[in-house]
Amino acid sequence: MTQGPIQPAYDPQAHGTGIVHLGLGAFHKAHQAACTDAALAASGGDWRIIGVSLRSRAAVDALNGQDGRFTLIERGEGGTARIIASIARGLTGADGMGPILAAMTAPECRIVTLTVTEKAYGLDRATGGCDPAHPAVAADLRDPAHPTGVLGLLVRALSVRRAAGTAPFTVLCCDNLPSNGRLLRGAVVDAARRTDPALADWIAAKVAFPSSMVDRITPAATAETWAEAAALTGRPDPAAVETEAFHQWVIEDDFPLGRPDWEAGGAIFVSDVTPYEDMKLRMLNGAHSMLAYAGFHAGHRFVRDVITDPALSRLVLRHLRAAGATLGPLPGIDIDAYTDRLMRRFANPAIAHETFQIAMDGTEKMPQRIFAPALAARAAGQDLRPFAFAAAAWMRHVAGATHDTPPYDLRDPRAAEMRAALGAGGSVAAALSALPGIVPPALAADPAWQAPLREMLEAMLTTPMAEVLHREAAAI
Ligand code: CS2
Repeated sequence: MTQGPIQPAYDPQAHGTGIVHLGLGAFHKAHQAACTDAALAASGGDWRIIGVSLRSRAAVDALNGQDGRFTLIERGEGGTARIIASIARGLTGADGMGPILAAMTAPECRIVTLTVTEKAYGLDRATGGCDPAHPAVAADLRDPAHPTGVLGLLVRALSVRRAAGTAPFTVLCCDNLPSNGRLLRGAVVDAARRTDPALADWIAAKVAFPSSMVDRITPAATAETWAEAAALTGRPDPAAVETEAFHQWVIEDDFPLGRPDWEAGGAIFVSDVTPYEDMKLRMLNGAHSMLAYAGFHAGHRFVRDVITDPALSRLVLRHLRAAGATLGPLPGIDIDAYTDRLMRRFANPAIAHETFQIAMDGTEKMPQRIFAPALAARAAGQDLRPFAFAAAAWMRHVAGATHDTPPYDLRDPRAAEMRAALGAGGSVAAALSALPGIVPPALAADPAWQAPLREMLEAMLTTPMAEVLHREAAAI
């Protein structure tokens, strides 16, 4: 990268806001904000973004200190740097929810987008509704007029709009959940129904919740990101983000109040996003989770190091092929080419993506990434071993064994529950398989699943992971 960054090809001040985004992290800045920036440059419109961080102040202060602008460094495959100007300003829940609700209830807000991570919603995937035991959901059901969490904010903002006769915004979930729009719709309607049934009916009838598949590998920004952005722009940029060159956004086209020209930023509009979501969640994210657990315990700090480990790299390829074999037809997609591309993206030497970061929140990730494709493979009579391997690596991580790894934190919203289950005696596999809502019972009970899972987990709990990987790869 020798030239300075590419500047916005439009006058940001000439465009009003039309989107409130919840979850102002690196991923949003690298993905939806970048795509909206391209849309503004190509076709204009009042579609700038008010970015909300529900808890943190630092990210918001950094952005507001520079008029919402930030440097996006795109690395590898022709990497470059761009100044993104689509975010008008940031708001933080640390200052109270009043200004956030005001932004969400203003008539000009026509879309609310979300990247808050899987665990922040408080979804009950078994019922398809909300989880009333989730701390934020519980607090917001007790006091719906003063929400603190994601569902509570959406319900309250929609309630205020309804009372004021303002048309509802479209809710666009951009988290890595299967049928994310449908899941969020179910949770929002359920949360509303528990306090205001008429509002629930109105939301069910009037609010659009298109699903979307999002993809761009975006590690957490570090001091090096900021130093590089400063070198490129000639001024400090504590809001800079780095990401890969690749990006993909597949969206269901259901935006009653309009939307930006996101096609200009490469987005694809389809009538049903499910097959694309399955492909991405099972292949990219499934392989990511598998390699994060196996790689972390084999001493690999970054994903790129995993791909230079011949044994683990073969296992990643085995996983991608097994996951790809569970998918239905995908018009316009060549799964072999997608697999090759994923291997190259994981290997990108310019992206420092920590295995430990991906290993977080396994209880929220494993169902759609590993167990759903394992069930599909079982139904099709395919080999379950690649999925059982990934499950064993997750269980080994949860068990906290330190024979091959220095002590580490288990970062998971259900960590305490899992520790209690493990402390109650019995085998690690049995204890973790019995956690509600994680391993589908039909899979857990199948000997064709249990036998390889138990065998590989036993090996991972007693032998260095590097040795287990070597043996497993040699048997492919
Ligand atoms: C990763 C994802 O952290 C994780 O769990 O698997 O964030 C992944 O990098 C993105 O989904 C890529 O689009």
